[in-house]
Amino acid sequence: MKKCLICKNNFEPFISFGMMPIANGFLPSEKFDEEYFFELQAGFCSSCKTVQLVNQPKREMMFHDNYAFFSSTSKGMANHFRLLAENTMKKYLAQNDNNFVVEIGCNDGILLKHFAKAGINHIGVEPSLNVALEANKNGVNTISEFFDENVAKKIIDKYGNADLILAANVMCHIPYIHSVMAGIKKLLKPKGVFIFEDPYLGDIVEKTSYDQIYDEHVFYFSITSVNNLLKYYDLEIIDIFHQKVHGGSMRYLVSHKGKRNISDSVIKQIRKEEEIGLNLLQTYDNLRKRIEKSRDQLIKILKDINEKGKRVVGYAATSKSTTVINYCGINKNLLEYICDTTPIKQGLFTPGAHIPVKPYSEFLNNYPDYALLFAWNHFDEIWTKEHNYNKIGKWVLYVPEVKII
Ligand code: JHZ
Ligand code: SAH
Repeated sequence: MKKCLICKNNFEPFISFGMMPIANGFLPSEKFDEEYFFELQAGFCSSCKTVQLVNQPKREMMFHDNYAFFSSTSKGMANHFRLLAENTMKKYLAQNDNNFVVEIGCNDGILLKHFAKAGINHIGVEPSLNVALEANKNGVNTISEFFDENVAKKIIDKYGNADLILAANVMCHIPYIHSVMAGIKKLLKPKGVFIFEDPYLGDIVEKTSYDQIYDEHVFYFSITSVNNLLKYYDLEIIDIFHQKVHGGSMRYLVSHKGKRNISDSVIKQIRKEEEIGLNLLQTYDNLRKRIEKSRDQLIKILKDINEKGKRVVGYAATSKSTTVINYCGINKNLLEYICDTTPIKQGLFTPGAHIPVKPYSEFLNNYPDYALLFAWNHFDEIWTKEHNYNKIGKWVLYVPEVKII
């Protein structure tokens, strides 16, 4: 029995993935003995309808001065955030110099740099110092702190209230969400807009994309659960936009209650969530069964390839891959190495299974027979980039179903 982080009611886990390391904890061989593990379990709170982790490692174990994820590694994401910046500047900022924009979890500045370039007053709050320094290099004013109510107060004292608060792929990472929401409530101007996006629960259920479940992702939001959270703060969703990125995400536009019109799409999507059963425990029991099936199919495919004496390598050492590799029991015998374009991951080993991470050039110089695509969410970008490999090699996919193409 566990207490819901949102409404404090009791809930039970619907799945355990077993003992898991830190998803972005790529490590050298000297550190294998000290590696940290915790039990990765997810549960559904029947009271406020929030899917969440049961245990989460301390935040400093995940977000620190050597954080391995740099947002700008994907061209598709760079484009996605450029468009978000352009649209919100036009729609939600006045044509004067008094605008103030705050971003929570700005990482290397992939989104906020567009506001910086346009000369808009802004501040990014980013606890992982190495990526925050990268944002600074990109012209973004950054403070390296964990956003919460106290940080919000400090920002208000120093800069005033915000017209726009942005948070991409970070709200779902923060278990002390009530402190974050209290901060947002205070920081947002009366007519201000808070825009956030996170992987959408509806997509995770539909695609069985269980690899979204790992230490950093403490919440798997739906419109219904977000609404239940916002009620505590007299905030409301005014519009939503489904996004293709990260395997299916939802963008939520939020304002103080009664300050802006609510779009019909919000009501429609709440109804759809009821129809597809996102508010029923049974849905998650069924999801667990599909996850177990997916695991068995993937490991069978890899073993079959291995028995035929063919080479298979992993493509992109994503955070998500840590769940898949460790849950399915993928090891060095089944996967030669994983190639990745992020310099600080290269030369290290994957968390838990200790599969080598090698530079992307390794893949280019000696194509394998099969590539297991851990960055399936960037499929279009990678498919286009790998047109030469596509002529001779095959891809192993596991979302939305296990298959070879
Ligand atoms: P990608 C991270 O998830 C972590 P990850 C975090 N918790 C989250 O929510 C999302 O981002 C937003 C590599 N790559 O984007 C680079 C290639 O090698 O799916 C990166 O190591 N070649 C904050 O880690 C990794 O993939 C390529 O062509 O699951 C990023 O994976 C591309 C496109 C990526 O995020
Ligand atoms: N917004 C970027 C980065 C997502 S990665 C994108 O969508 O690509 C998540 C980021 O949130 C990490 O850089 C992490 O350091 C940061 N983070 C974690 N907890 C936070 C908190 N309490 N306040 C602000 N940022 C936080």
